[in-house]
Amino acid sequence: MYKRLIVCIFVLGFIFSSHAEDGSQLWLRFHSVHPQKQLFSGVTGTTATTAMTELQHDWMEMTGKPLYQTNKIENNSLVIGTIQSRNIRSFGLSKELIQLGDEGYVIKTIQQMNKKITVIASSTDKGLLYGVFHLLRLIQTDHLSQNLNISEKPSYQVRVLNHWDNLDRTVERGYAGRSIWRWDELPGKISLRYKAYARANASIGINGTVLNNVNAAPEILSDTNLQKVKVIAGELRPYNIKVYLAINFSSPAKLGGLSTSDPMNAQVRDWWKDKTNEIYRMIPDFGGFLVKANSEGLPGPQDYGRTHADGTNMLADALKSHGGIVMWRAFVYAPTGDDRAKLAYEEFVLLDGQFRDNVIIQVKNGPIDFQPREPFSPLFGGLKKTKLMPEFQITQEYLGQGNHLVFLSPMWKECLDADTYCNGAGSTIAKITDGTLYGNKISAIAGVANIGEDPNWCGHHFAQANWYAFGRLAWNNSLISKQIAQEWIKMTFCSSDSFVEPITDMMLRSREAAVDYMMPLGLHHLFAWEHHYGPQPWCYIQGARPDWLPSYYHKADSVGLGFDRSTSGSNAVSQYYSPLREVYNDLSTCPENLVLWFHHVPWDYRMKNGFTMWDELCYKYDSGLKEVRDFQKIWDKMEKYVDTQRFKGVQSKLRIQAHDAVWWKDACLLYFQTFSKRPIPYDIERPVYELGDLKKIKLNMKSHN
Ligand code: BDP
Repeated sequence: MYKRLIVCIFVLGFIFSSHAEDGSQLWLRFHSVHPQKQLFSGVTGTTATTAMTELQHDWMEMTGKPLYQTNKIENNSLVIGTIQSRNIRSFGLSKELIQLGDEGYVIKTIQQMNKKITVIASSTDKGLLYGVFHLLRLIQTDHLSQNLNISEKPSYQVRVLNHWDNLDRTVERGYAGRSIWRWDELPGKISLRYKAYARANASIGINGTVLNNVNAAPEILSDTNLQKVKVIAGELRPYNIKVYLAINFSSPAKLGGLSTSDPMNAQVRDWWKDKTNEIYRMIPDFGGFLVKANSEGLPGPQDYGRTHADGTNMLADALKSHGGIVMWRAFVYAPTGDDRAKLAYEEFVLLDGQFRDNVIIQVKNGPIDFQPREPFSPLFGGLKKTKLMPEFQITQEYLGQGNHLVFLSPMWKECLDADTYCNGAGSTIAKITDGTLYGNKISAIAGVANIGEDPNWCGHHFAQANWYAFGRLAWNNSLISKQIAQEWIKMTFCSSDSFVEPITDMMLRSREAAVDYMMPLGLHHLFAWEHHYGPQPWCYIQGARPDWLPSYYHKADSVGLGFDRSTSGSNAVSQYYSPLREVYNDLSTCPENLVLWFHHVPWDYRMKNGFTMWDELCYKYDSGLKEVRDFQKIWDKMEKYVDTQRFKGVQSKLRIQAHDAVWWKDACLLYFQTFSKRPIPYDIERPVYELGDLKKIKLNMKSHN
């Protein structure tokens, strides 16, 4: 009886652990890794570092046994340490470590006498932490070879998440619950999530976080809130995560009680200096400010007849002596002008070269706004004497939010690998922004976070892959999406080939699928204005000029579809360098995946495959939908590899995605058909909706989050 009870408890325990995972451990699921053999005999190295604590903790999770610390190096020892350690110096690695900088590291197998040793070494504790996570990843993904020879250093110095989190704990464009920053409980109560967050970020190389929304409340800089920021900074520091804040440009007036926030006013400049000094007294390693100014109704230097350069330089001067930076956003546009896609370039290109050394202009990947596909922003390459950083959106505002499985790495790679030709062929965005092309001293990259209080952090289990991918690309912008996907799958789920291969394939197809069922061929911003979730190509933009409506972005009419940005249209093509501008300008050479971005194309225009543009549009929508149906089949077959909780979670989200893909296809095709007056080819799935009914859909976003 007693024995049977024990067996029962054991079986229940097994069922519980293998059949219910809430995703809260992200890719750091060490309990599910069981190394086949004894990998290391013990570890030698400095004790009081996060790297060592992390290693020993994760080792215990993985093997159920401690990794003993020894003073003597034995056969199969793991040796970890910085350049300061005598052991490390004795391996002759100092020169290489200095070249790798303070975050770089090596992992090497060294043969010493008759002993085989594995060494993780770095110039500083920061690099050691990244090195330890690398080693753990190798074990988790079954890639630990007998002969390691790894040297790594990050592509970007500053690798930040941007939280669009508000002080009331709502999250702008957040789909994973409330903000993880519990302003209401701080500074007294410290949530365990802060440390877990820092650890997850460190494991993928992220080293900074902007805690609050770019639409910043001036109050973030109040003394009371800074006390709270200080506590968060203290929790993140051991994992080498610096804290940054988004600021409101009119803080001197709104918070400080001054009569103006004019950046040329001496009192205003002093206010910023004092405030910055106050922050550094509390948080000596504070990273700096992120600013959204004169954009979407927010205040900025232009309110006082000053330029973006005047505004940012004032802040840069206040931060300079502390080593802080300003990340100033180029996301500016107003509902004026003939083409929104041209506006940021027109404003910023005139200011090239006027920014201080510690200023970086933060540029979204595309010229409009995080659409499923855009050409790259012409500011990359357009500004040659100004440091630029890419801003990617990890949260899926325009890509199905908390519901759609869309792996974003291919989209970001498309941007990073794009050749701007600004200094001849090979002037890719990766090289411009990571400093390779111009030898910039500061380089940075930002991702708008998709993190919230949900148990699995990101809402959709597969949205975790986008957080992961951002970190990995920020660390190494030459990684390929396939490798990133495979690492993530193995660590997050399991490493059986029969699981990893189909799931990798699905993830790599998912972005293109979303483009196809939402807005193929270069279409953009067909989103419902309020929530950006579902389709509304008939949308009327409130407050915009009458000629922006309702077809501002797609320009559907009886002739055809698409925005003419060629030299005979808005001439946005001229913002690109040759030969791209000519390639984009000519309908016959423009890549078909951007053709409706750059051209107003007649409905009967023959595409490269011989279909008319209208038919091709119909087939694209249909193929996007078919892809999602295929993803459902792929996932359904994976049941035996995944715990029930996560399996069912993903399965139900895929159902929503398939439903939404039908909604998108029907809404867009039925609406555009009112202009094209052509039949929808009969070999694709027939619309299931009526256009009139589609126009009436009011989305209850709560049910979709
Ligand atoms: C848009 C979002 C809006 C953000 C804005 C920005 O809809 O919520 O405030 O971008 O980036 O995509 O500032």
